[in-house]
Amino acid sequence: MGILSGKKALIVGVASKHSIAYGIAEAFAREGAELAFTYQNEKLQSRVEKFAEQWGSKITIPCDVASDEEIENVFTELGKHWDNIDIIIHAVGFAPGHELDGNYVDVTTRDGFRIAHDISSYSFVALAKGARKMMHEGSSLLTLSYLGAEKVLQNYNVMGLAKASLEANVRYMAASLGKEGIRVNGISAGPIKTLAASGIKSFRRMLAENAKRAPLRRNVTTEEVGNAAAFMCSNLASGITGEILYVDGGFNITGMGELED
Ligand code: NAD
Ligand code: 0WE
Repeated sequence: MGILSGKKALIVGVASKHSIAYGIAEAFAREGAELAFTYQNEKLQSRVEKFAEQWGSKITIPCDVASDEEIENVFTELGKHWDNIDIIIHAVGFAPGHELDGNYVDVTTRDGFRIAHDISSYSFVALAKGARKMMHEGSSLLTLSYLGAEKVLQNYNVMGLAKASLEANVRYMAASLGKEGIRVNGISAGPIKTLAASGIKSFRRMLAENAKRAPLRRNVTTEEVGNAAAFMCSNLASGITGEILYVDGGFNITGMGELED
């Protein structure tokens, strides 16, 4: 029996086979979870429907997380299938492309800042608000962060601030929902070539540098993030809340890469 058997999980953030949310869905399905999905827009609808089917799920609901109405609708629709929710995966992040290329002070704008924080951080608590009545003792929420929340990484720019906000959000949400037995955690994943990364200049070079410096000497996969997510959302992690778990091959512990011979 899988570690998530009997659990019902809503997964927000599948866009392609390369998505971290896809790796999480795969691990969750293997571990026995029942799945439901949202998709950002009609462009992604048929793709997400096909993925859902492959994991035995018939529940796919549109949701642009910028819209309170769409978030409310997710739980109205989900309520027609499920009485409650055990798990919500938030794997969504966005800043306007021009904010992620160039000198931070030069390229950051008020609008870019607002959008990055709205889509990448506020949306996590917005989903929790929407799901509130369907969550119960033992439910858990999980989001995806990146080291750019804590350290300066070239070009990550305003997304670093949004991830810092997201990680604080994890702690405040954990404190807020803890008395109801609801856990809230994050995974800080190492860089992975997903759609969200494909628009980034010199991402390949970054991946290579990252692999070289990481203690495991390689990059992580969406399967590895999925497995860690399955643990974090299972009863095996019943004592863990408000935590950010690194799935980055150890990159975050290093101070400097090893010297070349
Ligand atoms: P991805 O492009 O596959 O997924 C990003 C998802 O965000 C997509 O499904 C997209 O539809 C969704 N999204 C964006 N704006 C949205 C909106 N307004 N409403 C609803 N959905 C919206 O990329 P990914 O790398 O799998 O990203 C998932 C999460 O993982 C993000 O939070 C990202 O910051 C985080 N992360 C990624 C990496 C990496 O290197 N790829 C590393 C650490 C953390
Ligand atoms: O969180 C992310 C991706 C975030 C992201 C990516 C894009 C590209 C396309 C947010 N918004 C957009 N908007 C777009 O228009 N990661 C952790 C992956 C990532 O993105 C970087 C990185 C890494 C790693 C951007 C610059 C530097 C490093």
